Amino acid sequence: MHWRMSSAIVHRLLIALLVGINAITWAPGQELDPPNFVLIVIDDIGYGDLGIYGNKTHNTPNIDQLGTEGMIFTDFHSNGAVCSPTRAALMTGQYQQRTNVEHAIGFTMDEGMPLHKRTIPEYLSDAGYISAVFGKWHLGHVSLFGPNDQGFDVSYTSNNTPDYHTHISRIGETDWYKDQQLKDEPGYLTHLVTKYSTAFIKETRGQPFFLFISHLAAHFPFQGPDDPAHRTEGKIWHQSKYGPLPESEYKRAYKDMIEAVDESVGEVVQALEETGLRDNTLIFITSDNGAYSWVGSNEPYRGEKGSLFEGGHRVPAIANWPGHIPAGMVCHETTMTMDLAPTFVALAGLSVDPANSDPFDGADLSHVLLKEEPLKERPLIWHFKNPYVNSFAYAVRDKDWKLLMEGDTKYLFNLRMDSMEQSNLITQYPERAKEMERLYEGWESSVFGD
Ligand SMILES: [Ca+2]
Repeated sequence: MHWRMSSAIVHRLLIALLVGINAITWAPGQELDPPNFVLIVIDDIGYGDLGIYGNKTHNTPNIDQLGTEGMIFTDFHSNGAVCSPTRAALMTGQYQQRTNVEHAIGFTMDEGMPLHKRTIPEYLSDAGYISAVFGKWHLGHVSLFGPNDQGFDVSYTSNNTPDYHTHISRIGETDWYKDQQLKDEPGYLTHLVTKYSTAFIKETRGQPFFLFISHLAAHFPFQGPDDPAHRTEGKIWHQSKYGPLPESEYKRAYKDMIEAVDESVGEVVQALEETGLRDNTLIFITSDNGAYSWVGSNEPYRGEKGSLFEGGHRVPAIANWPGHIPAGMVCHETTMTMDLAPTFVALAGLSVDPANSDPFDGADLSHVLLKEEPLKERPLIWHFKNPYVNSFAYAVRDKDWKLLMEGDTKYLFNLRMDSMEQSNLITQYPERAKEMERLYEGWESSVFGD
């Protein structure tokens, strides 16, 4: 297996110490029964926000335990630097540019991921899976471009991230839908997501399932379970989108939100254990983009949510499947959100028709998770148009090299030597930069057409 050490050796050794690994080894391949999938996306948390990734402030024992007893990724990336693009890539296994979801979808009825796009639940239904999503959707208005229209059997979702207590959005509307129908109820959103997730696990015993736990936390408004409500119905664009607290309280609330998610993870694991499903369930935890560095942590990386420096898209990722993914694994393969759909499809025992006119861009990671095989090298692209601030950026990753265009400046970094993106090598390696530019142009014509 190609477990290479990169430039962040010190940081990774720290992780190794934290998780107590002795050596990086593979278990022999095994015949597999298709597992259940529990995919947990924690919104807007950065690479350094979890205990197992070195955070000293946030207490995340349940998540850390899943990492300790499974695999943690050091080079996993969100497809986008903001919510909706990553979620489009997550659901389809494709670059989000093929879905026309390139920026965070606003408060509109007009935009959404096209319903004809094939999604994880639609693929898995071919293998008899039942699918549920609880939490944030953000792929178009839930009533028109919602999860049930995209293949989920059961859903309780929001369009965006409303007030955690009143469930009122920034435009003064209730934003909590059961199966795409407005249906409000009292409760802190992280607790409601947990309640429905554990109930779903208990009710679907015997049928293989895909459960997408799409936590709203730790996206703003910054409100822990014990913080006050903020928004009221009919009141548009409240004074601060960040919530009711003074700025000095944001970090404390953010910590409380992450710790509520961690408790939720513990309850989900407990529900799997109580139903006897734990050993046949693959749990995958990640984030949809980096954190805002003024409230969360992207340590040790440069940049934050919305940026294509590493801090905007290198995110935590943990895979856990008892008896199949050995404990204490640290994976340094360069991987991305869009890899999850093909991975789940493969693990469900489905094959993807190579003649499919709308194929995956992501790679099947099942051999990375389960067998002693490296992932085939491939260039990866990020491309972000942000209409709200009229900005455009792109990045190309090819092995250790990264070409970045952001803010009208081009950068070339060697991440093996310079994981913090401090030394711009673009004038020293013009041929390398040109080669990566060509990779970008080839990708552009592939996803946007000639
Ligand atoms: Ca997000």
